[in-house]
Amino acid sequence: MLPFVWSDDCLRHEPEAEVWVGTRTPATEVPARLVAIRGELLSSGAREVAAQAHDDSALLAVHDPALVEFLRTTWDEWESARLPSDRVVPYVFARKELTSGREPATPAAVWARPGLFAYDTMTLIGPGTWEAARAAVDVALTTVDLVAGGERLAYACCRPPGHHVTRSLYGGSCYLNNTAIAATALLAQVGGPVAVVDIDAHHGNGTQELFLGNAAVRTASVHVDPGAGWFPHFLGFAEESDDTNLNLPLAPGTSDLGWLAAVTRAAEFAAGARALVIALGLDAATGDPESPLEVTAAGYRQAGRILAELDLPIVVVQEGGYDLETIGPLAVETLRGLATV
Ligand code: SP5
Ligand code: ZN
Repeated sequence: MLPFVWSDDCLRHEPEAEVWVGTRTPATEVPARLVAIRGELLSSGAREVAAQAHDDSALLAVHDPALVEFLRTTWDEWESARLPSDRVVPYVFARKELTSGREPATPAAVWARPGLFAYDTMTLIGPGTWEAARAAVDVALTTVDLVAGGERLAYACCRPPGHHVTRSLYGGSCYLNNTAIAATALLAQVGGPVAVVDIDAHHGNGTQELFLGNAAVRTASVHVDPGAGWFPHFLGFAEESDDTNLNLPLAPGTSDLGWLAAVTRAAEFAAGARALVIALGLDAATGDPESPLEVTAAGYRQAGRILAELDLPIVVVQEGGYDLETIGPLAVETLRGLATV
C-alpha cells in the first residue's frame, strides 16, 4: 500500500485572501485542498503515516535563518501592533538596488519588515501560517525517511506549498521550500546526484535558484511559459537551462501530448540520478483556476508512468492545484501511474 505522510497542523494556515494587483481576492491555497486529497487517498487504500518532528538542520541547510525567524515570529508581532490588516502583507520592498547592494536595515516598523522577505503581495501570513509551514517540512522529511528506509515511493501530503521560495524570499503562496528541503535530506541520506522534477503548472523558481550550478541536485521544471504572462513572470525561461537545470516552458492550452513530451524530457534529464523528488502540482489540469495548460487526469497518470520508468526511489511532494473537485482524484491518478512499472 502506498504510504502517505500527514500532519493535521498543515491545515492551520488559513490565508483567507491574496492581494492581487492591489485587490483583496479570495485565497486559492486553502486547507480544503489537503482535506480533499487526503479523502481520496484514504478511499484508494493508501496508508497514512503520521509526520515525525524533525529538528531544523535540513530546514536551515536550505533557508536563511533570518527568513525562518521572520516566519516564526512575525504573526505575533503583527497582531500586537493592531494593524488594519488581519494578515501580514508587505507594503514596501527592500530591493537590494535601493541600498546599492548594502544589506538593508531591519525596519523599526513591524509593518515594513515583510518587505525584507516577501516578493509578492499574494502570500499572506496569519495565525497558523508558521505552524502549518513548519509541519509541511516535517511531512516532507518524514516522507524522505520512508524512502531512505526502503520504500520505493512515498507521498508528502502537505501544504502550504514550497517550490517558489528561495533561500531568503517567500512568495507564490509558499513559505518554506518543502521540495528543496526534501531533496537536500534525500541527498544526505541516499547519496547523489538527486533529481527534482517539478510538474506544477508554475515554474519552480525557488528550487531552481537554490540548486543552480549544484551538480548534486539536478532540477527540471515543466510549466506554463512565463513569457505568455504567467507567474513567476521574471524567470522560468528555457535560456536559464544548463547542465544542472532544465526549464521546459509550454504555451497556454498545450494539453496532454505536448505536456507529456516535456515530462519525458524532464525524466531523461533526471536519468542517472540516485533518487527522485517530484514536485507534484496538480494545477496543470483542465479546470484549474490558476493555469491554462489543460492536462487531463489520464495525462497525470501517464506522467506518473513516465517518471516511474526511471526506476528510482521516489519522494513525491505536494505543491499547487486549486480545483477542489478534481485535485483528490488527480493526486491518486498520478500516484497510480507512479506505482505501476
Ligand atoms: C504553488 C503554486 O502553485 N503557486 C502559484 C502561485 C501563482 N499564483 C498566481 C496568481 C495570479 C493571480 N491569481 C488570481 C486569483 C486571485 N485570487
Ligand atoms: Zn502552481
